[in-house]
Amino acid sequence: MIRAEVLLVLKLGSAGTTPAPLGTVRWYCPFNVYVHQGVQIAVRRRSFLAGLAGAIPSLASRASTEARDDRPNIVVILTDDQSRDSIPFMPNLRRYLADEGVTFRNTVIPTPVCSPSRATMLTGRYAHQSGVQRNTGSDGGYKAWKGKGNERRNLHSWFNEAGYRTALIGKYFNGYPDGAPAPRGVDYAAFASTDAREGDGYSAKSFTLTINGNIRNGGGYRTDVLNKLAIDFIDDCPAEKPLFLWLAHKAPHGPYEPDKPYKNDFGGERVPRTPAFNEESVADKPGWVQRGPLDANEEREMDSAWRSTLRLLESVDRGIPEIIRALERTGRLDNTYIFYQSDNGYFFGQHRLWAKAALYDQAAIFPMIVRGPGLPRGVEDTRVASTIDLPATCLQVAGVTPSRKQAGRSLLDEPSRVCALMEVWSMNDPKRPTMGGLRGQDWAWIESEGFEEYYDLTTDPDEVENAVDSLTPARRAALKARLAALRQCRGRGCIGLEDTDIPD
Ligand SMILES: [Ca+2]
Ligand SMILES: [Ca+2]
Repeated sequence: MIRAEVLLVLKLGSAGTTPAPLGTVRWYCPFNVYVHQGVQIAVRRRSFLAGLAGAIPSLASRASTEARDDRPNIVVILTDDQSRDSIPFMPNLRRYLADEGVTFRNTVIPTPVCSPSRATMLTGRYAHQSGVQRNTGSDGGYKAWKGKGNERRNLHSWFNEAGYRTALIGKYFNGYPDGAPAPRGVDYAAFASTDAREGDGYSAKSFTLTINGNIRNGGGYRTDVLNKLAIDFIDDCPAEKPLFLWLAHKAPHGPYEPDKPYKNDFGGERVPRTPAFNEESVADKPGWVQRGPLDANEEREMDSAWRSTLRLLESVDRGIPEIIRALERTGRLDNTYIFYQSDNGYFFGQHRLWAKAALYDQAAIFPMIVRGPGLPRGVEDTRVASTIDLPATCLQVAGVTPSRKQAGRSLLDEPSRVCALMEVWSMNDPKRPTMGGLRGQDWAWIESEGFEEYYDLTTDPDEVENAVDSLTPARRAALKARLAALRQCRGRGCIGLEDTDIPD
């Protein structure tokens, strides 16, 4: 297998001095060393050099002998239904996070649907493991999340048991009842309604908050209110405690109610007219995708929805420097990992589809952006990552042990994944069949209703030419077998299956 490797000049220096180039290394190597070592910048360089000489104390020994208050803080900023093409419209996201950290461009969202995706990011388990496969019903939403025991074992409970102060702000799971108490392991729970008793529970202007079990009026523009709650949590967190903050925005999910200052922005923007937009021929696609081309009205609707999401994201973007400043003034910024991710991508007419819950890149890929101590700045990483790796990465940098085996792996480890699993369960709105897929670094394999698709992303990054007939029978059979095995995988067995080469 050919694997692209990112090389860069890593700059490490002692505190208070100008960092000097240390040498050219494969970037992912030193962070393992650093992360297992931990702490101050001055220590970091010595540790890194000592690590090269083979003197790496184990994480376990450090845990048992040292005070843990120097563990890094973790902040996760999550958006809802944001498509990757909107990232360039968020200057603060680029300036404060992407330019200061690593963008994992090929981050797969294994089940690009709200609740299953969130369950995966909170537990490190695929939807077929967590049992949260849809947004509603007995195998969906909050009912499945709680019913299958996930609420007792997830990032919040693990970080809380390890001594972190934890917060869960914004959207939790579809069907979470207003007024319900904070879940186990969550010190500060501030849930914004998603299922309103009156009107639209997703409204940006009219919504309720449940703060540690007490209901109150939202009292402002939803995105700003959530940003403010996150900032207050950071400001109020006792200095001696590390924090774990999960900030889940509703934006840019509909209804499209931009904040006043932004309501006329991006007037000239249209959905990027890539080859995927209103795909010229969908005869190579499965039956459920096939329909006539978008007409002029539908194109206008898609363009209008696209502009609306950009406006909603302006409020998310405005909050990023404020969160950074809160971390800075509380002395935490240099020891904080910040993750930015969407729960799923979104179709605005690409492949003639709308909404989400399908396995083309437009819905199933959203780059994870991470900044934090020891990470290189402004680097793009093209390996196959997955949102299922988010928990393992958070746990590793903090040295926290989960009570459940992870099906993901830390993004700071040396890359070894050949492909990542994707899986969606049938639903009616939008109409989607059950489907599964594999995403390699430069290819995608998708099966739905017995129909097979293969895209060579080096020549067809827009996934408009189903190249399944170009595969050898052996390759085709191997992809099919690997997907079938992964859809049944458990725990670390998933990692083994994703790491094994697939014959040509
Ligand atoms: Ca969503
Ligand atoms: Ca086509």
